[in-house]
Amino acid sequence: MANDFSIIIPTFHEAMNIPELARRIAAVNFGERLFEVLLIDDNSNDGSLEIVNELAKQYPWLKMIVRREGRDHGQSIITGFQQASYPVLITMDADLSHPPEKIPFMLAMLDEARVDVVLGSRYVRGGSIDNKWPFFRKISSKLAAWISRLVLAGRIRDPLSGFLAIRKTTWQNGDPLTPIGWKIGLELMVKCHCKNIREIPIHFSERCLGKSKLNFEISFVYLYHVMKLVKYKIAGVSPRKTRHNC
Ligand SMILES: Nc1nc2c(ncn2[C@@H]2O[C@H](COP(=O)(O)OP(=O)(O)O)[C@@H](O)[C@H]2O)c(=O)[nH]1
Ligand SMILES: [Mg+2]
Repeated sequence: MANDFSIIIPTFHEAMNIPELARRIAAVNFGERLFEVLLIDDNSNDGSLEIVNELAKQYPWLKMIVRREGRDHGQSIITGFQQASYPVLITMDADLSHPPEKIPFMLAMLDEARVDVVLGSRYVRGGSIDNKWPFFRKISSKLAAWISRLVLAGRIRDPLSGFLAIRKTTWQNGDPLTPIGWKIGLELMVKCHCKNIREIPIHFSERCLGKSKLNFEISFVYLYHVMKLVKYKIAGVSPRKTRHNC
């Protein structure tokens, strides 16, 4: 069906979070929609694959694809898009920061033909972030969102959310993605020429288990990524009209 969906989750050293993530997804009522969960793992070698293989006996929709080309968050998501069996793509993190219970609401919004992308947003009314976040992280997250306005038209409150829903055809009809760093959502919205971007409120929980892979260097990579997107926008939209992302 046109609204069946694939949930793409990049993972690195998330063995501890995978069972609870699968349990939370299994508990959500997705109605008649078919779905799969693709965990795209950068060769964690921490027992994740064995855990997934065991869980898949109970949850046949759960799969892990192990990439052995080195760590690359953005490329992992693209691999997930390429392997996805269903026409709607959802991206989220594995550490339970993004509530899977919001997915039915995101899908319902994306069912509206003119909506291009739905973001799970921390910064719209009703959204929130974990109060464990230090002041510096709050400020830098808002600043990063503000900087993204250089490449995104309109007032999007949480353009850097890693929790989003998009149609596969929107991605396929866009220009080729070459993300660096972590903000593939921004890359997608710019290069797939998304105009109608909707946000729904989420509570972003801080991870309870495992370690964040975010580091200071990622902030500089983000600035470089935005600069590349600015250059892309100035150069104009690719004249090629064929499908690029398959
Ligand atoms: N495949 C892959 N996933 C990654 C990599 N780095 C982080 N992730 C995953 O990306 C998601 C977000 O990472 P996380 O460390 O929680 O970042 P934070 O939420 O910004 O602190 C999690 O599901 C991670 O397991 C990577 O190099 N490769
Ligand atoms: Mg996290």
